[in-house]
Amino acid sequence: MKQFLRNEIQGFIGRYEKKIETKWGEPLAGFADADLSRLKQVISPQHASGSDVIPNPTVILAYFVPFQKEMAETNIGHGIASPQWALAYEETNAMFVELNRYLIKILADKGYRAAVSQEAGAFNREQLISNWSQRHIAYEAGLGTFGLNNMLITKKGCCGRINTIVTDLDVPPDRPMEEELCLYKRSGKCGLCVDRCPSGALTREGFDRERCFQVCRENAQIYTGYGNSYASAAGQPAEDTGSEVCGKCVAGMPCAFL
Ligand code: B12
Ligand code: SF4
Ligand code: SF4
Repeated sequence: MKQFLRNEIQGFIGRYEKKIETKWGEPLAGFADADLSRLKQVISPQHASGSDVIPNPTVILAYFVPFQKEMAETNIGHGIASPQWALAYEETNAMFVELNRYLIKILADKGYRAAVSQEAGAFNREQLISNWSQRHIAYEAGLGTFGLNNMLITKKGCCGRINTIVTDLDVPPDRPMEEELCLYKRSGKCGLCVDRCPSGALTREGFDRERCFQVCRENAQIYTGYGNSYASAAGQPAEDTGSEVCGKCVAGMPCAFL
């Protein structure tokens, strides 16, 4: 089933990318236990679980779609994010909406129920926290481990985006990966992501989401016109407030593409 879904994801993105600028690499897929009640302790009591999405859920399909190196390289260096990075962010989020719809349909055709959490497309703009952590679910699904840059680093690197679908598939969940993929966490070496962060949001001691958001907002003032995929994904009117991006702690890092 995992291979079937990975092939379907790959087939879909291959067809989709013909219509747009952004191109992607080979996707990864895994399954997390649909019971996310432990995330209520780890993240917040408001964090949703699989049963908030469909009745009798079993596993959550988590998938990672990597960007391509050439695009990511346009975002190396100080200052504002590259236009290609902003466009790839919006085009990938827009693609996810269609891809999820497609996957839900093919699973329904096989007699399974599947749906996307309404929480996934939104986040609290004061606390800067979502009630659906795509990263943590992908971690539980064995797709990767967390880097010092806060990204989930997968076998294909951390330069890409994650999405999830709750299902009632009859398959066992995967386990978190044991091998540490961040060089700093593995051996105390590297830390390039911290050195490249333009705002001091990222330090070896932790991550200041307010500072990071400020940088993303500054970029959003420049990058309007590419869509407002978060609002669209949440089914809200897609007023164009700009693309909230940065990604200097991702582009050009040794963990970006593995
Ligand atoms: C809110 C948000 C932001 C806010 C706040 C940032 C933040 N880190 O919270 C702002 C706007 C600032 C932001 C910035 C960015 N974001 Co953002 N953001 C989100 C969003 C919508 C919610 C994140 C959230 O609040 N989750 C709840 C919190 C508490 O959990 P979490 O962030 O997932 O954190 C977990 C890990 O950090 C973990 N952790 C850390 N170390 C360890 C170690 C272990 C062992 C374990 C178990 C857990 C763990 O603890 C948390 C709980 O597990 C997600 C999409 C989503 N719905 O998940 C995207 C998301 C996290 N963003 C993403 C990206 C790429 C970015 C940017 C690079 C912007 C860009 N695209 O150019 C920057 C990077 C900032 C950074 N270094 O983290 C990607 C990350 C992809 C990846 N490979 O991991 C996501 C998953 C979107 C996606 N669909 O792919 N983001
Ligand atoms: S740049 Fe280096 S320290 Fe930072 S997350 Fe990647 S491997 Fe870890
Ligand atoms: S996205 Fe930019 S501001 Fe935020 S932590 Fe990464 S480098 Fe720093």
